[in-house]
Amino acid sequence: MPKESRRKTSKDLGLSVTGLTERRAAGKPQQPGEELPLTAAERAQPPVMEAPRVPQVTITPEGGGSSREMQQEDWDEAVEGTLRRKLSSSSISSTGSSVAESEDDLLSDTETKSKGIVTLEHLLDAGDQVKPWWKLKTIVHWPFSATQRRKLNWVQLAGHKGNFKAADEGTILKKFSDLEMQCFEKLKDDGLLSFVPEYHGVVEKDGESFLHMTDLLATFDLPHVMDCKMGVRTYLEEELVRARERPRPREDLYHKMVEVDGEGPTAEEHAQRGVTKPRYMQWRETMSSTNSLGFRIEGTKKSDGTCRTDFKKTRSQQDVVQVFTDFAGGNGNVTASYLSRLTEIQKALKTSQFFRSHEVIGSSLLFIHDHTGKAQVWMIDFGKTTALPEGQTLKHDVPWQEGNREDGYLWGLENLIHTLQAVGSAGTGEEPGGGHQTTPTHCQ
Ligand code: I3P
Repeated sequence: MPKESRRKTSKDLGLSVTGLTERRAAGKPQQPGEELPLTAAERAQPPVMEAPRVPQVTITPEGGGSSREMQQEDWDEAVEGTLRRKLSSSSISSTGSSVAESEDDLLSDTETKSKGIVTLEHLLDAGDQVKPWWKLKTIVHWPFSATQRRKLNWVQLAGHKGNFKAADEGTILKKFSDLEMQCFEKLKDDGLLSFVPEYHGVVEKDGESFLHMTDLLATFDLPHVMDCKMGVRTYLEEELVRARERPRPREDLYHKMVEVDGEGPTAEEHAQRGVTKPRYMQWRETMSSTNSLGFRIEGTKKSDGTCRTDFKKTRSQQDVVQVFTDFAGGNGNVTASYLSRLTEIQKALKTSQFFRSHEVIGSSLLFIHDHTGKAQVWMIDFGKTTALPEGQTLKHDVPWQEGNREDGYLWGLENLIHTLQAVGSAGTGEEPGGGHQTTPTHCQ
């Protein structure tokens, strides 16, 4: 997609930016060649690019009537595509928080999943002494020795409960996913290697297989963490095809939809009290910034233990900038480090053989910083990253149309960079207002 045709004004996208466009529209005299000076608001406002047009596919059950909740196996079957894989490796659904009585309880929990997970763990020692700190568990969690018997309380912030086990200090075990393992193997010889968690191979524990990898939080002191899911699409094309063949309304997804927007479901969906998964996923993408910006914020956690996962309606560039401004806490060094790292990732992606030859769906960028000013961004979650047929490549910055498998990752990254630039230009540390801010909860 040529840049010229992608660029749109904020106004085109319904953003309320006062400034150049409005002043011109208001008939302010302008000499040929004269450039009006930018206002502060304009300087802070990143260029907004046109969202790729994402075909919306609504799938309803044959006959439009029955209201059977789709079971996980149904979905697995529905999405089992040419790769013959089980999506369950990355999508076991579970809701609510749970309290594990022991490490074993915790570890045997059928938790998931490989992306978008923001879960806090609260560690207590054997004497039930609460440690005065909280750690975020996303693809990472605070390491502890398997020999230490500790009670852990888990609080789920977003997505599904994680499927991680403790490993040696500085490392974690993540539930095995064949797709993700293949990605890590290929990434060993790719230019993206320094932007993904270090991979130490597959290990077996308690009869289960895990991917052994570096704990990205281990080198931080009371980190702030944000998970951004990349791309304009969060489901694989093969999922769409199979679900179309065997549509199944799900009551849990219907309830999740109604919780955010009572008018979200159609009359038919209300009647059957169920929505199909692709329909739910597409609705999520439209409600959030996935479709409009090519990425969305899944969750944040601050060093003080407060966390937010209420970003399902955080869609506009302004709202996203506000969340990032709040997250970076006005620390210019942190913002600059994030920007620099994103630019490095962008550069590496553009020459990566791996990236060129994979459909990257449901993968996140994990932002981590702490009070020392140290800040890093990592590419994580490759459970739905799929190799293309031999010889086929993707551009990652052109619109998706069913069949072309484009994911919009690079386009989303460019918008993310604009977002950080806007945060940097504003450089205030002021508390953001408006948007969809709610009072953050302490993660207990
Ligand atoms: C979930 C989100 C996940 C998806 C999950 C959804 O919605 O879209 O990406 O898992 O499907 O419920 P939300 O973020 O609103 O909680 P996958 O990407 O693995 O498909 P699931 O319930 O079938 O696991």
